[in-house]
Amino acid sequence: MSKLLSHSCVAEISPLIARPQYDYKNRKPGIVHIGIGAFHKAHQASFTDDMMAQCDGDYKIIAVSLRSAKNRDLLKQQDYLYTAIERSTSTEHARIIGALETVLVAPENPQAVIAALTKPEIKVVTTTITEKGYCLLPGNTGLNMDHPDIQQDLANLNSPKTMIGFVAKACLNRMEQGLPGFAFISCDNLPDNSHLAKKAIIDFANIVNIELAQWIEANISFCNSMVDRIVPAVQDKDILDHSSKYQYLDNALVTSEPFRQWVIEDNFKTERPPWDLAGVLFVNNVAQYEKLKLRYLNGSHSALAYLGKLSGHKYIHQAIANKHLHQLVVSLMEEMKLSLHKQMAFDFDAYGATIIDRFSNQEIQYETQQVATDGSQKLPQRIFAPLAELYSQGHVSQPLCFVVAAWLCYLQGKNESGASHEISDPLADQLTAIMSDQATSSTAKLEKMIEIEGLFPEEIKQSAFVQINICEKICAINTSGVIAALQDHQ
Ligand code: CS2
Repeated sequence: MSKLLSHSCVAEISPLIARPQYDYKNRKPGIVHIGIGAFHKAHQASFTDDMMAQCDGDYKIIAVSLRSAKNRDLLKQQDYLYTAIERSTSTEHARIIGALETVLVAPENPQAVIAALTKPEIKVVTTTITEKGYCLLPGNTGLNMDHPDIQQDLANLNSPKTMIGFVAKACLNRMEQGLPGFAFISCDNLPDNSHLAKKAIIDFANIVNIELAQWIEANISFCNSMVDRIVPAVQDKDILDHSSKYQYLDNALVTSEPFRQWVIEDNFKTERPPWDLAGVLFVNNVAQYEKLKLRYLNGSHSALAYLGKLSGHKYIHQAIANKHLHQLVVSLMEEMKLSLHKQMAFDFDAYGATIIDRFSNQEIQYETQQVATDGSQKLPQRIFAPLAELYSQGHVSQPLCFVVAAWLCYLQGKNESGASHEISDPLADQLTAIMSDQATSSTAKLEKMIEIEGLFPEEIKQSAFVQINICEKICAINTSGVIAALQDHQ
């Protein structure tokens, strides 16, 4: 039985495993991260670990889980140390990350989270809470005040549940105690992510206290950011294999591809951690990076998820290995280029080719079903926006219509061999009720989907051409299956 990873056993671990190159036990916290999961552990925490190895600053991370205690329970037993393994088809590199100070579980002790966010030494708050965690109105126009969790937070500001409630309450404390603000950096796949968060937090604060809203406006810097790294959910096998190979047990390890990128808007009112020492790019405007990544990478990812899942592919790397799905991704990237090339000068083809290589990494077991979750939150920025923009330029994009059709077929709850899958989406009940109604035609189903407030952009709502195209593809997928449908159109 291997020894569990902890401070005391780090020295005994194989020299093949890299360790933090700084005195991680004695650095102090400077960052609160809300939404600890595999992505945070493999992305922001690894950049922060590298940064601390290059400077003397106190930037350890107090991580917060808004829901489950699992990560805390595993990490606590390991003194908050864990292994991050980067895998490509030809290399594997493992390192121990020492950047986590502790993990707080919000539902167990919301006051501890508020206290952490209020600490004057906290300079930055980062988030990975997924698109739905922002509780936005349809169309992302502001905070959804009718959201039950927002209602509960407004009524119980001392024990909030949402990121919005926690940040607002901590800002109230800071304002009342005369403390400085912090920088808020969203790391979720939403365009304009931190600015959307700002709008939502200020909407909330305006109800609590107008002065608070003004204080937030003046003291908190909201820095947009683009994050990129493919981080699959950890499998038991990863843990067992690592333990037998290196003779120590790490129940909290994470695996990822070697690639990582983080671009942050440089508008800090307070101290900016020197993440540039670790390769983070600080820029004046993140918008182009966000759009590019959301459309090329996330858009293609969603395409492979829905078309792949329907045609029986469990993993993204298997889906991209199918020549028809591969071709669909290549064509989709051409469309994305058409939607973007007037806005930026960039080597789109090289960027696209790198993404296809990254998807093909067989060492990354990324399930199509994982990417397929929360389509109603992801597709508006990944697929619907470029589809609408291209339509405004007089072009009905076939590959993008395919992705919309595949999503709608996926919502029927079965793949083309009849195997059922779970639909995980905040709008799941509404979406599946529409799409699994046997009595209605594809056209009637699409009409109902289009009526859902804020989901599809106006251009698509108004375009019979786009709608007919999507319906034809739904019928083709339902009648002949994904691959035959693609063959007919490629
Ligand atoms: C994926 C992303 O699950 C998904 O929706 O498209 O998590 C993707 O892996 C990351 O954004 C890559 O940076």
